[in-house]
Amino acid sequence: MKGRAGCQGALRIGAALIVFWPLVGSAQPANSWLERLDTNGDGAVDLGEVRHARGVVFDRLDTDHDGFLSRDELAAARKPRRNATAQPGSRLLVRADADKDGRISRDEFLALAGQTMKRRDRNGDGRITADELPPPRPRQPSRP
Ligand SMILES: [Ca+2]
Ligand SMILES: [Ca+2]
Ligand SMILES: [Ca+2]
Repeated sequence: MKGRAGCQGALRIGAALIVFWPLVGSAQPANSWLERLDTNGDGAVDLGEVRHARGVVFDRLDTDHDGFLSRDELAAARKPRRNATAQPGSRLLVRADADKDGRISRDEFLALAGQTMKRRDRNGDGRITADELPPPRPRQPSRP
């Protein structure tokens, strides 16, 4: 009798895990960043993976495919998302445009990957692991 009850309990916990697992995952934006970039699945993000991810973003932003991000392309990229926390295109242009020609080449854009690594790789081992990412932002408390 007892054994059977225990078995049912385990089944119930298993079912609950299956139901709630997706919610647990979506509550951790920092970890999903890591999972998205960690293309070789070793649990850490290295410079190559950051560069690869930036390359994908570059291709998406470079709508006329001339190999450069113009001011217009950067402006267009941030229009659809009104609440985007991404930095404004003009600031990105100032930061990334190393040769000051008013547009961001693919190399200039990928060079930012090094800055991302430097900023996030706190123990300097060349890999960004989950414990080096900022903790997930707490949800906005609901106003009374
Ligand atoms: Ca990896
Ligand atoms: Ca372009
Ligand atoms: Ca440039």
